[in-house]
Amino acid sequence: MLYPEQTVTRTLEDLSGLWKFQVEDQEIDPKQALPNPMWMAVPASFNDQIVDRKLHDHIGWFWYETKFNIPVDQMKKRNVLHFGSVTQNCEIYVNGLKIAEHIGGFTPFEVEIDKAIHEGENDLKVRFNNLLDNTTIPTADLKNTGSGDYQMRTRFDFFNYSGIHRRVQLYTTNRTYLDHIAVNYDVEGSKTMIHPDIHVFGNYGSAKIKVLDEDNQIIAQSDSLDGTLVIANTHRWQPMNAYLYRLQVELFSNKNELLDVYTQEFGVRTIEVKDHKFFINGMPFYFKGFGRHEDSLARGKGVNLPLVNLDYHIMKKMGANSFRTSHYPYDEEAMRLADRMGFVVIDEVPAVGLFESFNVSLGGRMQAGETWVHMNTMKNHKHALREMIERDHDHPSVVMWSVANEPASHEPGAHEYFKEIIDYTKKLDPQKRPVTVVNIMNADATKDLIGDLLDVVCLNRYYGWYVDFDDLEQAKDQLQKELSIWNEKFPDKPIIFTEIGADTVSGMHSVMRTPYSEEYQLDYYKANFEIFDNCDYVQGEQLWNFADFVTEPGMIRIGAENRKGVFTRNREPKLIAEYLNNRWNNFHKK
Ligand code: GCB
Repeated sequence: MLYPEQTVTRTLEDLSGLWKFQVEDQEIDPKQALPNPMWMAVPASFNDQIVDRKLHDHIGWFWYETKFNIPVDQMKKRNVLHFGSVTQNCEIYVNGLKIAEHIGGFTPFEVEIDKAIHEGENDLKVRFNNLLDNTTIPTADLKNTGSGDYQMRTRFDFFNYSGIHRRVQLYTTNRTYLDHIAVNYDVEGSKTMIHPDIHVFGNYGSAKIKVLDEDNQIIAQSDSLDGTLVIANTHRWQPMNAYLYRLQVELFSNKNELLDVYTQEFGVRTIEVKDHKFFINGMPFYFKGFGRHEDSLARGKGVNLPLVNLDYHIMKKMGANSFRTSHYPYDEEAMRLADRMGFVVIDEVPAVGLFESFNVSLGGRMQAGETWVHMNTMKNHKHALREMIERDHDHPSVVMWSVANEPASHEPGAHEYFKEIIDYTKKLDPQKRPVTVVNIMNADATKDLIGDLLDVVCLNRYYGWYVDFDDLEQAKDQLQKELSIWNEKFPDKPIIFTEIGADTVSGMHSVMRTPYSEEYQLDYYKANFEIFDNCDYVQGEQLWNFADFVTEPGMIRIGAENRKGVFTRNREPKLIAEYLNNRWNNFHKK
């Protein structure tokens, strides 16, 4: 699947706007207008656009409806509807006809609609749910209490926003079209050999492939889809110093008419993990940055590009060079912007909650149990991986796949499960990027069963918060002890902290520097950094979280927000931000 682009051979229409919406509180006939709708902006979550707590929290099925017009000429073309993401699961109806189903809330899907459309006005309905269970990614404990009522306990710490979260686009192609492009390459010094993997649907006579540089100059070309193109003097894509090439593919008929043209951006860089370091283009790379969330006022998890842009600029200014797409693949435009600005990304599949007794306070109730007996996620986990890698394989920003966040990697069965998942991931990725699983404290160095499978050890640690609360001296001791065990077990693997953090209420100050104050957050990070800086095998610090974000209400979630942000949800900096600014802009790992 290619990202929808307007080209000489492709038209593109964005169906964003106000759609009709309603909860499925009665039987709904997709051939009829929705009986009881309200207006809802698309793309966005529905939850925060209304002032109705019951609807905001409703678990079950919902409907959207809109109209689109097909001009007479367009009927000759191949018409495709492309959905950036619908969270969590959905069915698509055009003029009452069910034409697609999709499982999973964070990756795109598309469907050809020619058999369902006619010239003039057409009806589009999306039936979707926010239901998660032991088979889905993410997971939840779901009970059907009868007559369409559900009770659901999610096993993750963010609000289960849902709706049409990313753009819906209608595009056309000719009957012969480019279906897939992957810009695979090998590098030998300054020379890059490109072996594109191109799939065409339909008949064509000839093809042309070109590589264009940033000045739009053709630097390599070929007349064959399976040819090798050589960039003689490669300009590498580098962290925070991006350089992007474009691969342009043209298909012609036997009569030399242009049938399709598509241009794919790509960057050239190498990745290697050895001697407990992470190398990009042969240089050791230290990850400085954040775990983030797609989360904003009124839009919920709906795409918010101005905010993405602002966040990237804030990060860049403070010397951050990377982030993890915790806990799901982010919007595709956000990924393209990361490529263009040079951010280094750990791309995470929505496999969060693979821990049966997960509790947000990481507390005593989280006993090791039988997660791998009771969860049945393998099929959907692979499906989500396939869709993420199919979408993101050419992003130079993506340097590693995270195939799960905080699973029960200490419970029997974890090794078998992740062996299969990691082998599958490596097989799918043409670039064979490193693969990790982000580790939870409960599965610490003494209990984890899957470390041998990972290229990089990624740790989420809360010494000084969920454990050793308000005792940073003890926290440092515990952290150092655990780190030494990891390093003894896997001396060649780099260790990256993918989460450390302490809830901090913006504006709360304390001369005693007590927890929840901005002073405590500062002391907490200083304590952690002191240990990191003394361990040469620690190769990254991604803080939790860039900004405060909305989650389920709870005793430790003031105002239903996780307050571990370095910034508030409105992007007001807390005390720690200035400290990070100094640390990261002057940082050199010894
Ligand atoms: C974690 C999770 C993250 C939570 C965070 C917290 O370990 O990966 O989703 O939000 O802890 O703040 O508790």
